[in-house]
Amino acid sequence: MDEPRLKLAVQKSGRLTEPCHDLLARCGLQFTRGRDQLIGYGENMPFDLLFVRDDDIPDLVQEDVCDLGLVGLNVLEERRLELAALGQACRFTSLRSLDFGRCRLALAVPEGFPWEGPASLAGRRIATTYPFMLLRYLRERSIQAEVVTLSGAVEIAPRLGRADVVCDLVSTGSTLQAHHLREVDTVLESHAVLIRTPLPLPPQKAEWVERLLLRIDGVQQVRGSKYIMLHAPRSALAEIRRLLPGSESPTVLQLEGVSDRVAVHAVCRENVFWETLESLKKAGASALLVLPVEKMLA
Ligand code: PRT
Ligand code: ZN
Repeated sequence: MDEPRLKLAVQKSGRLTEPCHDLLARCGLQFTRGRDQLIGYGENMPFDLLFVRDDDIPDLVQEDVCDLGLVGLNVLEERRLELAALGQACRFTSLRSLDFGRCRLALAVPEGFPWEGPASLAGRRIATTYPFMLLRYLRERSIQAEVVTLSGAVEIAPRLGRADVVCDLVSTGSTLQAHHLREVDTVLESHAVLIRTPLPLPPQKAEWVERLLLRIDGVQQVRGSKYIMLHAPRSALAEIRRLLPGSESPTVLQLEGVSDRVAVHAVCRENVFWETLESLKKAGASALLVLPVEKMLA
């Protein structure tokens, strides 16, 4: 019998598409795209990708059309609150927080707006594409304000006279700046999340999900990690260990024919900057080499 295949929903085209493909490629998944471009067939792992709108991903997973989904926490949280308002529970489970798709749902006010804290929102009209999260924010602070739900282009709502304040996703802040809006408070910190179906998976599928999770953990650990090699006088070891950023126990090897010098090899879980190398050199290190780490399995 054929091995059962896992269905994984990913954004078809948007901000999460490229980082999702990159993550899956780093996890070893190779896929070919079907002629309709809606499905990617895993060639070397039993995973098929469904390319969809990000807003459809929570329901595709909780209704068990897909086993897994990659989507922003902002989309998940909004859907969870929307379902709660309908008296329904959300049924997808989060498996991993991912280190991409970072942004925040933030409140921003036009230049000259008298902001003195959330209470300044009382009686104002706030434009957003995330009404449920905004309503929760207002309710938690006992603020009465009018929520204007838009399907996009929130940042131009004040200029069009449709709202006084906006509540929108922000990453660099340059869109807000271009529209003369000032960020004043955060409603939600967001990042991409891997979610799974509420239904139990058959053993073969469950095993592949576990393997994927181990690989994702490996990929996330490796990002930013470096392998550093250097030579140093044995007497400087304590200082050198202190200077190595985010490293646990380094390997120390005796150098052939020189009794007081050693080679130090270590994985640093942070980036190694020029300043660190300069400090290491000052502490007596030489022959410094910094290498990228490709894979890691704890
Ligand atoms: O078509 P589909 O429905 O699938 O896509 P979409 O248009 O709804 O979503 P998309 O591709 O814009 O974003 C997908 C997900 O990326 C979001 O749900 C977030 O989880 C995440 N994300 C990360 C962002 C941003 N960063 C972001 N900057 N989503 C939107 N933005 C917007 C922001 O609102 C602003 O308009 O991008 C613009 C640029 O932001 P600044 O702050 O860098 O100027
Ligand atoms: Zn969307």
